[in-house]
Amino acid sequence: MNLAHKILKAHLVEGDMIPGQEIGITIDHTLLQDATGTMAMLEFEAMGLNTVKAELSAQYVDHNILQTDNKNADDHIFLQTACQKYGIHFSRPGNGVSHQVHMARFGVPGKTLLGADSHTPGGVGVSMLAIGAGGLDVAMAMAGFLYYLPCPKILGVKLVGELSPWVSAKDVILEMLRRYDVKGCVGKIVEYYGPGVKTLSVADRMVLGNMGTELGATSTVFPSDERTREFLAAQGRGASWVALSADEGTEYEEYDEIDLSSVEPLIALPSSPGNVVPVREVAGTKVDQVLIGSSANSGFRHLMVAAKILEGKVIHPEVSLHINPGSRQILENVIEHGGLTLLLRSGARVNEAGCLGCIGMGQAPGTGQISLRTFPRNFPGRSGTKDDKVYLCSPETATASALEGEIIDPRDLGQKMVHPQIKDPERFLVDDSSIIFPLKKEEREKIKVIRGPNIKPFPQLDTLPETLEAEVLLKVGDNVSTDTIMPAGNKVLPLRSNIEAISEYVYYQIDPEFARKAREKKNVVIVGGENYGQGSSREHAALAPRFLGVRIKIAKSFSRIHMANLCNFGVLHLQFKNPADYNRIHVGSKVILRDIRARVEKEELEIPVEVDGETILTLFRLTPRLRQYQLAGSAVNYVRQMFRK
Ligand code: MIC
Repeated sequence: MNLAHKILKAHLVEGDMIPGQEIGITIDHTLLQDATGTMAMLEFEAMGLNTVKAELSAQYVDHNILQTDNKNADDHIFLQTACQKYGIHFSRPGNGVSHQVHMARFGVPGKTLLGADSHTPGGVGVSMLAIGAGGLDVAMAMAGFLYYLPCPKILGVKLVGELSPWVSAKDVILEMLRRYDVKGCVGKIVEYYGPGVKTLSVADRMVLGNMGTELGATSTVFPSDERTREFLAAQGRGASWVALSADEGTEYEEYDEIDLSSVEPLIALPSSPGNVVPVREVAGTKVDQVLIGSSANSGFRHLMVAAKILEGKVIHPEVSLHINPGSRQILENVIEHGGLTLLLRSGARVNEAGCLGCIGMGQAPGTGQISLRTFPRNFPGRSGTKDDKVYLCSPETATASALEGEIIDPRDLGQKMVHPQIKDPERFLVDDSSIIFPLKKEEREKIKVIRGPNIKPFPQLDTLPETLEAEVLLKVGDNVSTDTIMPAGNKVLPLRSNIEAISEYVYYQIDPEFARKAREKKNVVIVGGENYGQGSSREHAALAPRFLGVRIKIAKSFSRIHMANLCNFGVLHLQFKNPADYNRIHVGSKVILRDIRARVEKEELEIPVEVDGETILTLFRLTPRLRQYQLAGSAVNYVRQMFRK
């Protein structure tokens, strides 16, 4: 058996492990961050339990850490008091990015982790089966429900050889993106194995898991080996280690191989992580801003490699270099090993640990400026600047370019200096001082959850009517990300716990009048191309449009997490049976779904859609559970009905 199947099987409660069929698995750990967590916490509260049921639940405050008015601070105190009430670990603002802190302080090989953040698979650094999901799915897992997902295919990627100097794990995942692009791994778990695995550190594996999300993958799996043991021991948690690997000679449903020694420095061009070329091809391009850190590449190794490259040098005067440490603990270790002084003396701006510019929470580039980032995503406008030009690359490429003022292949810097070899310390400085651990049961009862004016109740969503009549308000192309549907950034993110307010920004980048126009119609249809809704797990990209009346989405295909979120909030996600029908439906088309309620009840798999009087066929594959959500109008309505019964 491969390792992914072993972990899935150990957690399987419902269904058979047949690719594409729904399975229900138990979840050991849950993770919320603040941007998705406020809504998820409200959803958890709505279930009426007085404690979480998962083995370990944690809430991180890493996204909304700029406090430009009351809103984010109100959310932080809401989350903190809710955690104390319900038995959840609370990682305070400034303590660091959920993925880094969870892996280092709580991660256990072989456990399942469900996180309301699409980059949760970074937990593979310590061989967790870590999956990103919408907030409601995570809230359900906190309440002890199973997590349902289509059983993934396993893509085995054999790693052989060893990375050359100046080439790092980021280049390996960019190589995967060069091969598979942003939807080549939808419905798959990527399992790395082979002799090259042991040459990759926990920090390297985390980078591969983190950005496996950009391949569309459900998750990423790595064996738990000596490297994992060393990392956990260095965190003072050696007892959590267990060895895990695929059986000898396992065959995979799909197979690929990477010779690490042949990987070269790569870079993703604006504005898709799949737009990958060798760094050499764009060498010489002037650079204005360089950001290192946040969710990927913010570990000890990544910050120290930047510091050592910069040792005794000053960055180019026209470049603004920012360092976003993954956690307070990582920063302390960088300080301990002399890295902070090197960074500061080079002219770098060292920020508080957190996501920051990765989600447009500050650090926006100037007009027309080129920004190089070690982040996982560069979707259009995500940096906060219109028509931005964001490139994604390794810490080595980023640092070398910050020195030169233009993109350079870091191997060229290698002609002037030796590539610094960074090893994790045998024992990290450990700092849990910003984690508030769950209170004893009797103490929890005394806690009053504090709700500021920014926390609005969950909206009422109507049930599925007999027949739905609607109008197409927007038609978009392939690979539209949730950043386009529901932007983030420092203006919009603080509205995550207020659906009415945040809905004003739905599709704002494409049409600032979208919300007003949608409110004027009764029901709205959006038409999409392939891989509709790729990217983040934010359920607001389903819930806020639904609040405005978006009842139907018809696309050539949907991304996994967005599709689950659409189901959770009662938006019908219909897939063109014949993709060419995409050309038969336009903005302004009148759409009728006749007897849709009866069809969903009767489990019809093909739904006829009347478009301006002509009929096209769409596919609507739903499991019995998801069918109930659609009929009830949302999963929340369904769960409420269940509890009432
Ligand atoms: C992202 O990287 O897009 C985010 C911000 O972390 C999101 C979560 C969110 O939108 O809050 C994600 O990846 O799920």
